[in-house]
Amino acid sequence: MTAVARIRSAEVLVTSPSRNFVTLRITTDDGVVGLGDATLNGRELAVASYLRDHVVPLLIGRDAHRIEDTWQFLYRSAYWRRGPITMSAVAAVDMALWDIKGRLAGMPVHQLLGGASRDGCLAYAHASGADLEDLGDSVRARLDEGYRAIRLQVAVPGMGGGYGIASARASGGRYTYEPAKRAGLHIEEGWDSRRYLRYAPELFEWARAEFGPEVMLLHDVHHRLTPIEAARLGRALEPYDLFWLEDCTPAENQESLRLVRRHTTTPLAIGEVLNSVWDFRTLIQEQLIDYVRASVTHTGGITHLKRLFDFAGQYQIKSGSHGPTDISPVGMSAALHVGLAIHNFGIQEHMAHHELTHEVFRTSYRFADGFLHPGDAPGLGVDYDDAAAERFSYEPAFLPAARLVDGTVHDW
Ligand code: EZ4
Ligand code: CO
Repeated sequence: MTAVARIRSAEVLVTSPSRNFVTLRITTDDGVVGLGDATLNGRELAVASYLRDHVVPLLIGRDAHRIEDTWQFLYRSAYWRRGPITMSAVAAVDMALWDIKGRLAGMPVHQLLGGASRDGCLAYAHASGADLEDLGDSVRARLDEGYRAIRLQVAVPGMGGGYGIASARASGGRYTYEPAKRAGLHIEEGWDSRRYLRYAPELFEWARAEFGPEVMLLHDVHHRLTPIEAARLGRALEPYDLFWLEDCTPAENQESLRLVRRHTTTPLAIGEVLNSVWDFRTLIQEQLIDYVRASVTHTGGITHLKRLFDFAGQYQIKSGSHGPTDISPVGMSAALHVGLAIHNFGIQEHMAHHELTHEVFRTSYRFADGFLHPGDAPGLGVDYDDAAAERFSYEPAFLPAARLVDGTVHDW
């Protein structure tokens, strides 16, 4: 390995193979290339500009080997700390540098992080439906694919929707759910917490009766309940042995989880909208959650995510890396390298990407029998096909908003 690997160029690549992705590609003087994911769903171009206009000029000529130094430099010298746009931009640089170091070393990134701590990363898939029959078909499809852990979301009767639903009918039998809509206008959905709170226990009673005790079941509340409502839901779901209940209440106020925790033993997962170790400090130190849901892409990359998971590990809290379709295959690969290496791995979310996405991003991670493995290719193991990427130009897309029956904007 050469002692210094000067950065010659850094390009911000925007493409939309079924959905938007922002990728940073760093190239060294010797032509070694590293990729980083900078995709922030619904706000993609803000990160692209942050990188192109404010970060790329700082990277040229730097030593690509100095990952920790570059992380600290970008974080501290910006002066304006944290936040999803900054932390996604820093993440992309960080991932690309780990990729370069791995390619130069001839080793997969998980080897650089200390080597594998397990044979593979337990993954959970999404199942959803317009009603229980529809959801049942979706669950059976996931079980047939080999998943042992499945997140269940279903439309709440009388509410005209719910979070995370792609009916089998609406998705042409693919059962894929994509939250960002390209419709151009902002989509709004209805929400009614009382109806939801009545229906959620029925959903899981049905699921256990239908699929038995062994399958691991997860559920995402998507920040929609108050702390006391969340506490009540957690308690009501205890008989159904959930693997986790996710984002049961907004966590900006970390202390609010004390109230939830006092009332239920249902395991709690939080963190896909948080982006630094500081956002988790109370949650972790007071053991208010069981799984850290941060993503490698929005939480400062491999360097910061590993720091966060190591901190959580001191409190017997495990990882649950965010892995929706809006994390690109580069981000998914980075998450898997971290997940394979750390001791306190919990589970990895896996919303499989559309086949068009894989025409642009050639991956070497693999799925078998419910487990994902990052593969043994040097670096992150992902290649970017420019010719394929150019076929898919950026299309504005928005995440929905939710409104209560009286028209009040609610957490989506
Ligand atoms: O709504 O990633 O657990 N997964 C989720 C995701 C999020 C999207 C937002 O961009 O909640 O589906
Ligand atoms: Co979620």
